[in-house]
Amino acid sequence: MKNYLRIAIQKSGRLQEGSMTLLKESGLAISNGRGQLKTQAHNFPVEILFLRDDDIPQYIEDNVADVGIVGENVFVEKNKKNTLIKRLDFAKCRLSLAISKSEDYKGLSSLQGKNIATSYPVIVRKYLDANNIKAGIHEISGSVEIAPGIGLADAICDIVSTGSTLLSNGLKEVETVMLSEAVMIAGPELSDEKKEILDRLLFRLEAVNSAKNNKYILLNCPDEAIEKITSVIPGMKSPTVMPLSRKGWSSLHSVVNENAFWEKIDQLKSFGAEGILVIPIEKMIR
Ligand code: PRT
Ligand code: ZN
Repeated sequence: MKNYLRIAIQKSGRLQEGSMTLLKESGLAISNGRGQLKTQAHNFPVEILFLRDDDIPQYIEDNVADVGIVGENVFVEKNKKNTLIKRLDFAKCRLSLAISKSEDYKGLSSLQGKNIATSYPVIVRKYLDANNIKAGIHEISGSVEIAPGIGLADAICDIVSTGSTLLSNGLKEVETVMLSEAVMIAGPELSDEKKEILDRLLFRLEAVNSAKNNKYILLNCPDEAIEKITSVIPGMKSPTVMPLSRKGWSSLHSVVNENAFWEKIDQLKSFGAEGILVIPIEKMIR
């Protein structure tokens, strides 16, 4: 039987679209999972399983799925035999403590002896223990933000993205417990054949995400620096070089990886680059 890498992704919810998009951008021909439990890529040896995000770590531990895409918060909370193999750079959020905006806050000690409502009891307990705070944890699975208003808890610990949910419930964010983003996790025992498929997939994911991190760069430089600068920011094929009206100077346009930019900036400056502009790229077709 042909060996497939089984990838579990969220069936519906905030991670669904990002997970599907990333896999499709990696060249996997897969159909959308609405109403389906699983689907196979036509052109790559993977099978996609559509599951509730909370169930994914357990399915991986049980070897029903080989790898999965979940929020880092779920990976840490579930604490299963999974390893984080790649951060995926989407669904970024934070898990934060919040209290009623009318309450005074004088640091974590303000939570001593209080009750905290959360869907993340494991993470919150670990955080409180590490900070020597004794507080009650009230586990609830949804609408955590209404808990203080109805007298169920003094504080909450929940996912925050823009902060507008907290605001509209009369709460204020007081501590960040962890930062999170979508991550790929894997089980402990993958066959060599599956590892090889996973490596090919990871290579593609890397290529997709690094394209997203590329920026358009424009700078002015003395003509004699063009060659050196080109060696630092070669762009997709080679930079565009246009003469400035000032004799002996050119404008050079290229593409640069945003992460690598700061490592390269000193080099570019030492070669005489000036007026460096970095502009986001909306689409990049190689
Ligand atoms: O049905 P299933 O169990 O699969 O999904 P779910 O309802 O448990 O999860 P879902 O789809 O809501 O979220 C999946 C993952 O997305 C989470 O585990 C996080 O890793 C990530 N994520 C990113 C978020 C948010 N942003 C987010 N804003 N998860 C939840 N929220 C909620 C939060 O709970 C709060 O109610 O949005 C509200 C806060 O948003 P702001 O923008 O008002 O601050
Ligand atoms: Zn869930």
